[in-house]
Amino acid sequence: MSLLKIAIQKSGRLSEDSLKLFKECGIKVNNGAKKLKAVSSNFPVEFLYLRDDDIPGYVEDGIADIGVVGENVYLEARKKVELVKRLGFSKCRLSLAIPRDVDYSGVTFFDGKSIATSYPVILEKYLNKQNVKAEIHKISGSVEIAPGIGLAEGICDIVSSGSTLLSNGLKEVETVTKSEAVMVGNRGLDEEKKRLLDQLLFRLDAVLVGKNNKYVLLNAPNEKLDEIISLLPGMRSPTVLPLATEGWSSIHSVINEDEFWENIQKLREAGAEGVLVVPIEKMIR
Ligand code: PRT
Ligand code: ZN
Repeated sequence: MSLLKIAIQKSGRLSEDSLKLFKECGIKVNNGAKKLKAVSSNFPVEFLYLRDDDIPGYVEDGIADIGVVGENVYLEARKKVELVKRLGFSKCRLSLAIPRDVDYSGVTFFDGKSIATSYPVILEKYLNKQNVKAEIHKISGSVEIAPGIGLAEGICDIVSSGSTLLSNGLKEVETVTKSEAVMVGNRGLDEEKKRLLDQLLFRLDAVLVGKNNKYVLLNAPNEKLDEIISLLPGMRSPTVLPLATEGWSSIHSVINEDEFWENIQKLREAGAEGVLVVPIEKMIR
């Protein structure tokens, strides 16, 4: 029987969340992060623990069947691999930044300037699209110090909270691309491995959709039911149960995380009371 080989980052920002996601999919693996690889005891997968930069190449070559990397690493690597699924964690952006006290007029500012980055491929593509000609200096780490030591006039680097830029006297001026953890896959998987990947994706979907939704329970007077139900589409339609108090009902439904606060506000205005919001572990549509 074949094993689906999954490459994940050995140690770094993606490691813990990647393993956690597979665990939430019911895939058990002994904590083998110190080892090179580990086989799951209850699902036919083998985890390979690697440097994130090496993962797209290993997936292209078939050393691994699928892998989890930052979208920035996937885009920069330019390997012939499939983007299988966005995983929703490790969200960040790749941005252009310049010294705080320098005036910024727009992206043409960078015309004829020098920019330090670890992402020359993504940056060059972006600059071409913007019709800006700049000199790109590829450096592999501590990009944020480049302007301070006179190496470059601007930088293009990963930003999350922005505090690294701030503490280096820089300001963010353009977002080049957004990024999150993604699953990439080999383009030539055989039937058996495709079947395993489908099973895994079914589980991943249930977990990721669950994370994006909340289970909501609320009470409302019966004369407000129609209005409240129209605000709560749910999976099919909301469940309505009578309360012990005459003339009142309890309504149960599912609402999307993105629309959550706006929806709750409307529900309260429509007369909902005693609203409970519960996380969903898994959701299968
Ligand atoms: O050792 P290995 O090569 O495997 O790991 P690595 O050191 O290359 O990568 P790692 O673990 O640092 O990051 C892995 C992935 O996490 C990246 O490819 C991104 O997709 C994602 N990610 C999310 C980040 C950040 N957030 C992040 N904040 N990667 C890096 N940073 C760094 C950034 O380079 C900058 O120095 O954090 C600093 C900025 O953070 P703020 O919060 O100060 O803005
Ligand atoms: Zn790396």
